[in-house]
Parts: sequence; structure tokens; C-alpha cells
Amino acid sequence: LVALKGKIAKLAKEKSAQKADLLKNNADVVIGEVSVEQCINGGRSVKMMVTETSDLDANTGISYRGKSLYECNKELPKAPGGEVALPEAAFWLLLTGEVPTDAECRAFTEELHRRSAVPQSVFATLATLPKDTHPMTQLSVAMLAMQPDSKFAHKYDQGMKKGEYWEVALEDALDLVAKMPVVAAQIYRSTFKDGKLPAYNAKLDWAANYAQMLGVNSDEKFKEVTRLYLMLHADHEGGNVSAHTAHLVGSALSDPYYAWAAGLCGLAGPLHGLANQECISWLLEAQKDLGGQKPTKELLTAYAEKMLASGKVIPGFGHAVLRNTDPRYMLEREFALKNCPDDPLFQLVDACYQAIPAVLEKGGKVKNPFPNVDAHSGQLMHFYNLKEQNYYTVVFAVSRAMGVMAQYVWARAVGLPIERPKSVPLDVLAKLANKK
Ligand code: FAM
Repeated sequence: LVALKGKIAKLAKEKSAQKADLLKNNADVVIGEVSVEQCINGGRSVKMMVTETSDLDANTGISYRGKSLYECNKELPKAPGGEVALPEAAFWLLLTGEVPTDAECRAFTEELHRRSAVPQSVFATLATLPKDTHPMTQLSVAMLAMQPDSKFAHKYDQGMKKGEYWEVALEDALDLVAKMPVVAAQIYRSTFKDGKLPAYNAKLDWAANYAQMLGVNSDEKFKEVTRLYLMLHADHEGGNVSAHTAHLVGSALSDPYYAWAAGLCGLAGPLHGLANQECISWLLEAQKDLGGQKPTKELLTAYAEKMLASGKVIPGFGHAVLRNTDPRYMLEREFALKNCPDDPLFQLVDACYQAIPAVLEKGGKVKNPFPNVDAHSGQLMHFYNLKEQNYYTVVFAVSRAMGVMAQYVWARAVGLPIERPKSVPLDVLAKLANKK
């Protein structure tokens, strides 16, 4: 922890100086304009916030501190015998800007294990909810139930100085990320199984322990695919719904638990994190409609054309920012080609990959006809026996907690202020538009 704090402190000093310099020497430089369309349509592409941890490129996808996901997967430490990067190594990278050594990563895993105990009151709160409460609702409630333990909130009440914010935020961030797998696994066990949580195993890495607590598969490859999934989904810059929500809430100095509870409510939306749930439903439906026929490019082309003609959206394809195949999709595809090429659902995913981009392209209006990560993730979970679709977004949330928490720490480390863009009524927008 001392090493981690030291690294963040050093980088924070450099970044704070950079921020001060920008404000001193370049404050008036205009870096973009906002069109009427952007104002109405969700501020798409308007550069109006700072996020240090990651950056999304339309063609190459997300990079964590300048490293592409391929580089991350290659360079970050692995579990013994594992081939994919450990997600907690990605968390370290997001926090510090550096690839951890194996020893640093091991110590970091242990640090997370030490912080993993979840207060009984949190489980008691969850137990009061109706059993059919959506797992994402349960997860957000659990974050709020943990909020009374926020070190940030306590210290703030005691009059903490601004310069101390990030260090105390880091304490909460590590606690929250450490507890996420336990809470998430308990939600799974209570909602879909007998409610009993397999024993916590601190000998395993963070993701492998989560995988074993889910209790759906003891195959080592399930642990490996969980590591891969959690590494790939850790962060996606600051403008997406869940990260932006958490950032906005955090900018009011609401503590990390409040911020992530709010972010999770955004992640639960069907156009955002819930998309993976919709994708797997769509794939299973398509499998049924094909009625046992082997999925081929030709069959899927005809199937997708019919769907588009009936005005339906094809889940898992397209993206608000990406204009190429999502690298997260490609890394999951590589894993599937190696580990489950004969899975009938993978063969369907593969046929979609061959067929659908051309169909969407022909339709002419989709800006990105290529698959995003959600078109693949569900198949991998399903293959390893995690079949309850409305749990899928929770797995996403376990991963994304790392990026959002790293963003929270960094927002405090460089002293970003409360966020408050200007809104205008349509009448005012019309007046502004007519003046030009
Ligand atoms: N199938 C059919 N039509 C599509 C489409 C798809 N997969 N993707 C986009 N379009 C349509 C879109 O509805 C819009 O039509 P209208 O002009 O009639 O409204 C048109 O193509 C232009 O849209 P766009 O500019 O290319 O996309 P947007 O930036 O508006 O939306 C998405 C981006 C992701 C919401 C959209 O592509 C979509 O609905 N995809 C399917 C759902 C999905 O996969 N979501 C996952 C997102 C994700 F990566 C995540 O956050 N987890």
C-alpha cells in the first residue's frame, strides 16, 4: 500500500502541475465547438471533461494509461499457469500509470483480500429485498448499505483537507473493489441458487476467487475467462453513462460508495451495461429460430436482413464511439477459438461475425457495423455454465468498479471541481441557432 500510494502521489504531483500550467497558460484556448445537434443529442464527442485513467480511440479501442488491451494482456502479470492478464494488475496500472511487477501485483492481490470482509448488515439489507429484485438493483442497494463505512465520508465530516482527499478516496476505492466479488457472488447465490456462498479463498487471485464463489464451474478455464473478462471491462474512459454518472456524483464530494451506487443504476440501462443480457437473449432466440441448422454466414445473413427489415436493432453490433471491431470482442474471440471452438453457441457467434457487418453496412445508416464486446461475452459465460442472463451485467459491474474507482481517486488527486455544464431550453437553443 505504501508503494501504491507513493506511485500515485508522484504522478499526482506531475499531473497537478500540468493542470495548473494548462490553466495558467492555455485557459482561453478553444478546443472545440458545440453544434445544435451535439447539444440535443447527448453531447456526443464534445470534449468537456478530464479522465486520466484511459482513453477511447474510435479505431483501436480503449487504452489503459496509453496501453492497448492487447498490450495490457501481454505485459501485465498473469496467474501461475495463466495466459491472460490479471484484472487487479490492470487496476494497478489505472491507478499508478505503471505496469506492476509480479511481486507488486501479488502484494496488491493480498491487499484486496485483506479488505474483502463485507459487514453482515449489508447481507441483512439484501435479504429484505424481494427475491426477484433485479441483481443490478441488489448490487446498487448493497453499495448504499456499505456507505456508512466510507472513510472518505467520515474524514470529510472531521474536516479533512483538500490535499488529503485522494488518499482517503483510495482507501474507499480499494475497500469497495475488494468487497465487490463477495457481494456480487452472494447476490448470485441468493437469487439463483441455495443462498450458500462457497468459502472465500484468499490463495487465489481476485478474479479466480470470484469465479469460484459463483460456484457454477470448477474448471480452471472458467477462472481464466473470468480474469480475461474482468481485465477487459475494467475501464472505458469517462464519458460513458456509468463512469460519467459516478464522476458527476463524486464531483459533489459524495463518497465513492454513493458515486458507484449511482453509476450502477446507469450501468443497468439497456443501451449500456444491460446490452450483454440482451445479446445473449438474442443469440439464444436466433438459435431457436434456426431450429438445429448449423449456423452459416448465408443463414445469418438472411436472418439479420429479416430482422433489420422488421425495424429491429441487432444487439451486440454498433457503438457510439468505436468505428471498428471492438478489441475486447477480438480478445474474447481468440479465447473462444482456443477453448471452445465446437460450442454451438460460439459457432453462432462466429457466423454472426462473418455475416452481420455486411448486412448493417448495406442498410446504410449504422455508423459502425462491427461487433462490440457484448456480442461475445454472453456466449463465454453461458459455455462455462453461468446461464442466468439477468446476472450478466453484475459481472460487468464487478470489473468496471476498478476503472470508476481509479477515476474517482484521480479526480480528487488532480482536484477536479464540481461538474456543472450549462443546459438550455429548446427555445433558447432556437434563438442561439438563428443568431448564427
Ligand atoms: N442494429 C440495427 N440498427 C442499428 C444498430 C444495430 N446494431 N446500431 C445502430 N443502428 C441504427 C440506429 O438505431 C440509428 O437508427 P435511426 O437513425 O433510425 O435512429 C442508426 O443506426 C445510426 O445509429 P449510430 O449512430 O450508428 O449508433 P448510435 O451511436 O446512435 O448508437 C448503439 C450506438 C450502441 C446504441 C447502437 O449501435 C445499438 O443500439 N446497438 C445495439 C445495442 C448494443 O450492442 N449496445 C452495446 C453498447 C455497448 F458497447 C455498451 O455500452 N455495453
